[in-house]
Amino acid sequence: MQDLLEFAPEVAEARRAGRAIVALESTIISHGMPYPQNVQTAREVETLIRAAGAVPATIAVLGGKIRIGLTEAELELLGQSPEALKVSRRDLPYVIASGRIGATTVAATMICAALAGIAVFVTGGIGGVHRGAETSFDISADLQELARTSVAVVCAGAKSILDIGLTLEYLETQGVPVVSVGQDNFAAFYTPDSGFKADFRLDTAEEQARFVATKWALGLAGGVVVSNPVPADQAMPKSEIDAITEQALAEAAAQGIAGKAVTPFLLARIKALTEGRSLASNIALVKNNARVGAQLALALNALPG
Ligand code: PSU
Ligand code: MN
Repeated sequence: MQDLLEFAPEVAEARRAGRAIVALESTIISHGMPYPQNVQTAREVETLIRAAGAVPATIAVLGGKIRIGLTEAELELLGQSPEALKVSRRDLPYVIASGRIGATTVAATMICAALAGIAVFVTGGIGGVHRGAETSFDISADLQELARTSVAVVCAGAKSILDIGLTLEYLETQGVPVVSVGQDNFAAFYTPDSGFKADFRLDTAEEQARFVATKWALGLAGGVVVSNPVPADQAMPKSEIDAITEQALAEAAAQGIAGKAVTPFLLARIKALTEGRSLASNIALVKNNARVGAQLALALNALPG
């Protein structure tokens, strides 16, 4: 299995030195944001993590290997190549065996991070239960992964393209704790407040680290969702994002968009309908998550034992 993993020199060195490492996903680069802001954001997020004293490891599949840590040129490739496939748990063996270019989702990045021994992963938003899932069965594989793979996922909650109430119900059933930072409620990506309470509020990295370490010390495999709200001054107006979300959902239904294409379609439509203004919020929240994730990784590393 270790033959399938390839570490960037910076990450290999960090592993040897026992430093805090933060995993980053690549579907957010290939399918979540437009070029060139996607690549620029990916770079800036890595820089923020280094400035906080941790080591970033952006994860993707290239040349038949799971790559833990990418070069500038590889970030650029993922940001520009129409060949980059969106890779979730189901798709990993195909993209590795075929040697194609794979951008990993939250689910696939969790799998790869766990294989690489990385406990903290920073993203923008997690996938979830889609609206109308009672007929479409569209529930992101991210949720099952959170149920089984032991990685803490720092995010800005979940987008309101999803049914956030059902997403939280699903996570509860699967035993996945949802921890909120700085507020009681679960975050809704572009807006700080989803209107639903998170399970636990833990404002400091030390509290979050103790929580995560205790879960795993109990033998309770699986992830933890760390919900970090977008800063209020960089959020979108709720009424605007709600109206645009409804329109994007209606267009997806009218065009019969299904399967793995649903989320990228909705993300692209929201971006277009807000004339890019949602992108500024998106970039801000990812950077905000990078700071929280780096602190969490450092705090976990500092725990005794
Ligand atoms: N939500 C976002 N931005 C994203 C994604 C979700 O706000 O870029 C990406 C993540 O990679 C996530 C994936 O894991 O979409 C979920 O896709 P699906 O709903 O098809 O499982
Ligand atoms: Mn889906």
